[in-house]
This record gives sequence, structure tokens and C-alpha cells, in this order.
Amino acid sequence: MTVFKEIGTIPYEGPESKNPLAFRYYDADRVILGKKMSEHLPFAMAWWHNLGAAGTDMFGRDTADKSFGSVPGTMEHARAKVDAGFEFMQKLGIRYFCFHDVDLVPEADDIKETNRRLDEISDYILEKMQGTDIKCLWGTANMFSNPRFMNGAGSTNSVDVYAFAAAQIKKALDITVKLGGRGYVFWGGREGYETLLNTDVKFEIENIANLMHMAVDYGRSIGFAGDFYIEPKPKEPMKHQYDFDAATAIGFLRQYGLDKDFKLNIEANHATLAGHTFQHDLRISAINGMLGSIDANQGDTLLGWDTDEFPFDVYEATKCMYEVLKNGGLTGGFNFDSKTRRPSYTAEDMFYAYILGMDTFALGLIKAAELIEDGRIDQFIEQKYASWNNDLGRKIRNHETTLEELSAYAEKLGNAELPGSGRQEYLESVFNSILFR
Ligand code: XUL
Ligand code: CO
Repeated sequence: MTVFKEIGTIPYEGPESKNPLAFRYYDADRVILGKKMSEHLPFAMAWWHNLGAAGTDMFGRDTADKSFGSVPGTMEHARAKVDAGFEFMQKLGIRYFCFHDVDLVPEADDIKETNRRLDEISDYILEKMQGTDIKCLWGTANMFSNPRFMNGAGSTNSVDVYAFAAAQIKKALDITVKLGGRGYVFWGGREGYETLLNTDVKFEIENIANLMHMAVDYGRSIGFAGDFYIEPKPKEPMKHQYDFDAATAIGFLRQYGLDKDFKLNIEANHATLAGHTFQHDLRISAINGMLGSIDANQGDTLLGWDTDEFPFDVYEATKCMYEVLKNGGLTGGFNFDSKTRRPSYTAEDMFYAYILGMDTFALGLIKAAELIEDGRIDQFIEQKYASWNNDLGRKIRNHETTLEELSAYAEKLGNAELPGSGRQEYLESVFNSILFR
């Protein structure tokens, strides 16, 4: 059965095309820096936003119809979402999807029944995968929606609730492995606090680490060879979340000996909520060898929450792809953790949104490659640090000197020359000249 009857396969038509159902920049087979665009950009569909979210917000109910011809809350609907999702991905040439356990099936009162439903739906997804090149990018367990997780999952005060978190992770790992997942994500939805007056931070963080260790042990025991990811976010729903940003998450992973099995999944809108640029959190992850995957979206600087907009900002996408290219790619991919605006409620809007996101990242890739090939930014940075290429610089870098020796050197000089211009405005105009040529 066809769900999106009026919409065919989305073709690449080039920048001049005015066809709203065509790509202007995403040309899957075009080779950039020796690799096809489709390999540089393993795009993924987020099950929850695309097949689930229907526009409900704090002030109003659904605007979109995501029933796909069946009754929400039933297994028939769960199957209809699979049909719709696969048709959608195939029409756009998307090869991956990401899911939370409860995006796939309606949660039952008894976890045994939820798990049975997950077995049933994952069998159906496997069936749909046959004859396509579609796979799971990553799976995760939703440990923030059910009221039992009000005080957190790994960080909960209730040992029984902790056991339910563990049970959900075990099942979500089973399904991720079954569907060929490249990764497994921990986004700490309610792993944080509202007030320190009622919170034992040390106890909670240790328990989270313990849960992650058990997840690694179990995952490896069932043959999961991919990366685990932490997805940092500073706040929302909690006032303070433990995985605040990339630097905080990296410190946590190292402290608890999880850094060999984990990398980070960086979401643009989470980085900006933490008061950073998207590029900042990507760079911090990359220099620590932990840039694994990306949740592609964008926020709104005028709003203080996670708006999960489809990426439209080519500057940001270019800076992102610059980091990804310098990182030698990702072990994960680009998951559109993005939703259409509430008034964009039609089926066409779902396609326009993904076309926008994929074109924005394709353009970002093209422009980032041009920036690297142009070389002026790299050359500037190399020249900026050139003073370190002398004997003194080498000695400092090799830990072969002391404060006394450097102090004697400074006294001999008497005064140091200015370090040279940072040339920010010049570099920004180089950036613009490449973006708009
Ligand atoms: C929430 C968020 C999540 C994670 C997966 O802000 O980004 O959807 O990506 O749990
Ligand atoms: Co996300």
C-alpha cells in the first residue's frame, strides 16, 4: 500500500530547479574529496519526529494526521508507521533510521507485553529491510516519558525504577543489534536535577556510570560492535542535566572508564542551549577522538528551548561539515532530530523538511570541501603558530624546559613583540567569498 500517493522518488535537479519535490544540492553520487555525497552524509530519519510527532505543544493539540490510515495506540498503527517510514526513506534515498523503543510500539502496562510487541515490530522491520539498503543508525531507550522516570532513570532514587531502566536498555540493545544498528545512544532525558536540596549528585552520577558499564557488557556479549554514544544536553526537561555539554560528557566518560566504548552524538540545538556554538561541541569532541554521530537540527537564538528545527543555516552546516571532514567522517551519521513547525502539517511538508535538511548539509559539505581546498584558513592557522617552530617552541612542546629557564629567556629579551593579528575579519570575508561565489 502506498502512503504518500502524490509523491514520487525525489530526484536531484540542481540549484536552478524550482520543483519543490527535488533536491537542489544533494546529489547522492556526486564525488566530493574522493567520496560520494551519500557516503559523506549517512542521513537518518528520526522515527519519533517524522512518524510520531503530530504538532502537539503545551498550548494546543495535534495539527497533523500521523495515523497513516490506522488507529493510533494499536499494533496496526505501529505497522502502518513502518510502512510509511520505509516508503518515505526510499523516496528520499535515506539509508538509516533512529528510534526509541516506544517510538516503535505503544507501551503496555506490563513490560513483558511491551517487549513482545518490540519483537513483533522488529520482525516486521527486518522484513521491510529485505531488498533495500536501509538500516538502523542507532537505537535508544526512552527513559524519560513514563512517569516512573520522573526522578531520572540511571539517576533515580528508586532501585526498582533503576531495574526498569536496565530492562529497557537491554531490550533496546537487542532490537538495535537485530536491525543492524551502527550505534546505541544515551540521551540523559531526566538524568539531572531540579534542585540540589533533594539530590545526591555523586550517588546519581555513579549509578548512571554503572548502568552504562552494564550496557557495554551486555551489548558486547550479544555481538554489538558499534559505538555507544552520549548525547549531551544542558537542560530541558531538567533544569540541570549531568551531560551538560561535550566537555562535561568526555570528563565523565574518562572518569568512569567508559571512554573506549563511548563517543558523542552532538546535537546542534543542544550545543547552543549550553551556550556554545554547534562547531564548538563538534571540535571539542573531535580533538578528544570522540566525535561519533550528529543530531542534525537547529535552534532559535530568540527562544531558550530545544526547537528542533530542520537545518536551514548554511553557515552552520558548512562549519559542521568542516569539522566532520577534518575528523575523517563519522562512525555514525546525520540523524534529523528535527520536526516540522506546527503549521506545516501536511505530508508534503514532511518531504519539504527533509529536502531542506539534506540540501542544507549537502551545500555545507560542498562549501566545507571548497574551504579546505582553498587552503587559506589552514594556511593562516599554520602561520599563526609558526613561532613555535623554533628550538624553544619544540622544547616547551616536548616538556623539556622549566619556568626558571623560560623566565631567564624572557628577562634576556626584556620585552616581547606583539603576537600578530588574529585577522578575524579577513578570514570571515574569505569564508563569505567561498560561500557566495
Ligand atoms: C531530546 C533529544 C532526543 C535524543 C534521543 O532533546 O534530542 O530525542 O536524540 O533520545
Ligand atoms: Co537528539
